[in-house]
Amino acid sequence: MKKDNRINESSKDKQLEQFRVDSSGEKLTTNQGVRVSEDEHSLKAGERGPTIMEDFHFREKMTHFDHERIPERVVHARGFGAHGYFQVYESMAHLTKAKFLQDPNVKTPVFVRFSTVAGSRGSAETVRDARGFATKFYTEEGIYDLVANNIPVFFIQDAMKFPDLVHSFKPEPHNEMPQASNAHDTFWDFVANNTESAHMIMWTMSDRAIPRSFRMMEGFGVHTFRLVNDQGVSHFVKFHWKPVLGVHSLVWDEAQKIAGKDPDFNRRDLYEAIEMGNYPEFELGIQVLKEEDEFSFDFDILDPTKIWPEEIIPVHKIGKMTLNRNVDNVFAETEQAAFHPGHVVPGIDFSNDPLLQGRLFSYTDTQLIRLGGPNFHQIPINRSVAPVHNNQRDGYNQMAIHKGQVSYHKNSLAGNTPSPAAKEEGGYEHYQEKVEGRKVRSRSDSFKDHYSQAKLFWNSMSEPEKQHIINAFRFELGKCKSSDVRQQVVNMFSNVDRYLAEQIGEGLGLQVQTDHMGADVTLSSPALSQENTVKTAFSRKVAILADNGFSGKELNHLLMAFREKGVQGKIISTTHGMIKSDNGEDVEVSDAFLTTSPYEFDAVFIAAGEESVNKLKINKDALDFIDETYKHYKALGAVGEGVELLLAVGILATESGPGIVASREKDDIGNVADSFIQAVAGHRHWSRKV
Ligand code: HDE
Repeated sequence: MKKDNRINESSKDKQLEQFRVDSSGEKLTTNQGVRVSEDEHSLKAGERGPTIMEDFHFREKMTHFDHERIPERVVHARGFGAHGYFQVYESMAHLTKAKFLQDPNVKTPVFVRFSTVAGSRGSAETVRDARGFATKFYTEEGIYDLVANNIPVFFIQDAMKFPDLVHSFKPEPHNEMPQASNAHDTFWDFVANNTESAHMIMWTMSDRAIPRSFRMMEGFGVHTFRLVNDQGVSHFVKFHWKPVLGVHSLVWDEAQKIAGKDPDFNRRDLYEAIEMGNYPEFELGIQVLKEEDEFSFDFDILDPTKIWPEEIIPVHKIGKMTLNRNVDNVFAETEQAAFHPGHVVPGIDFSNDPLLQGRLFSYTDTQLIRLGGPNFHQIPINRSVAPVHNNQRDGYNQMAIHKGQVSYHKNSLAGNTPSPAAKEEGGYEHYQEKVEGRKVRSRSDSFKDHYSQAKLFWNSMSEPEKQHIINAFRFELGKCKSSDVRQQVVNMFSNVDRYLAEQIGEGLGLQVQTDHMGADVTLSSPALSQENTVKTAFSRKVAILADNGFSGKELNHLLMAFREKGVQGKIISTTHGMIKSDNGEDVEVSDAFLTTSPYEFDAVFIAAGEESVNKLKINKDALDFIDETYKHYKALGAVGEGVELLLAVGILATESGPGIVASREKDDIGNVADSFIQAVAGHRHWSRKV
């Protein structure tokens, strides 16, 4: 009888279940299953004598420990993952035969790993960098990996340059500095000498490179791929993930401070959101081009330094991914997850993008050293839910016990099985693109425009976003010590925009020395600006500053309003423990000023109550909390006596201040709460003068 390969949301979870080990309540054993009688002292010849070799328990415990580490990923070393599922909105049969894109009733299990790129495994998460966004779909036809970034273009056009690029941005080899940062000489030297990087640099200097949350960033497949339907018709596509919460970023000063106060900021946010049931959601979007339109644009669709502007080629949302389960064990699942853009299923195929072509080699190759041999697909997180049958055998850590005599094809002894599947039976067939050419080491002329889309990006930014880009260039280049490299970069970016280059130069004490050589692009793409993104207060974190004697009535009202909108209110006070309201109610403090910081919140509200406010007024930490929140353009709210705290730090407490909602009238709490929640949804209030 034919096996039923249909999968559902829990198929992967069930598969993982057979590997889970729960040792609570059990007796301690060695790896050989022998019960251990004592676990604190090694076996010695006399109490003060030497350790005895036959102590197998000590030897095993120590040996295992000595071998606990594996090489970190050469890039994207710092990452965090979660499980979930994907559902297509309607059948995509007209474009692709991929089974997981056919039936809206099917929930395909997924595993996602978000990452930074440059830093080591233990580095801070809020650094200026691209973010990885890799998704593993466990489909009934095998594994499909969409290995994406939160930036839609890449630094280079050809995989040949990848080792050079990575060497330039990793810490410099002579002193291993700086960690998780592109702000140093070798990176900017690479940029100045590889002008194809101009477009991606614009993105990494923008707010996109300091996301507020993994839940609030887009994902992009970057390359052009193909979707192929049942009739063999191919369309070119670009893949997008659109976060339901919109695209939001930190402020640079805030991001740097978080790196010290909470280096785990992004993973904590993801972990807590999932634990609370605020499941992160992303819609899958595709841009689709007919084969015959391959040459209809002023950019080459094979060039990974180019986007397809959404206003020209719209993004169709075709499904949604929901992340609803944290991993049980970060090493076993997240660290051992092996993604590969070459893991595709029938109906998804590649383009000739020379960066993608090189990636198709690199990913398996890197797993061989990182995961110790060719059987990494058998590690639980990497296992396909679809059955695996072939003649590959042996190798380190072979987990399968392949039965039978035969491990070759073709054969008679096993009836020529496992046998290749016909197309109709789901056998993967590569799209039969006609290819002709000479063997050459060169690049098409159509890849030579390095500046037009960098300029398109610049044109698309709002004024505050432009200022952030200028500031980021000044910071990053300011950390580059070579004045020669600085000058080259300033000159290079005058090809994007003269004003931009002049502004960067002004911060560095340099003049633009060259004439503008880029195209005069006047177009913009509003979809690129974060000003036009979704704004919601849902799942945002608000610090409520209060101390003994706060007004209970107003606080309760505020918390109720928060609950209705899914906003998280946390009481922050002078010490941990309980504080008492003016009507004798006890409230538990979430964190003391000592153990948290304003950088960990989206907004601050100051509770009413004379006694509480008088205590906070003389607490420097409380005043700093408000001051820093103001400086980072975040919403501030106060009611009743709480307003005095805003005055105490020199913030004008009027209702009209950008992102500042305050009223001395306690009875106003209803309006104040509503307007404050709106201000929280506004994310950052750039028109504020700081
Ligand atoms: Fe990767 N990349 N990459 N990359 N990449 C890796 O694979 C590589 C590129 C991306 O969470 C490595 O398993 C080459 C673009 C993500 O485990 C390695 C080239 C995009 C992740 C590798 C690129 C990505 C990686 C390191 C240019 C966005 C993390 C460890 C030719 C579309 C996946 C590993 C995870 C990881 C090679 C360029 C995304 C070395 C050669 C473009 C999200 O194989």
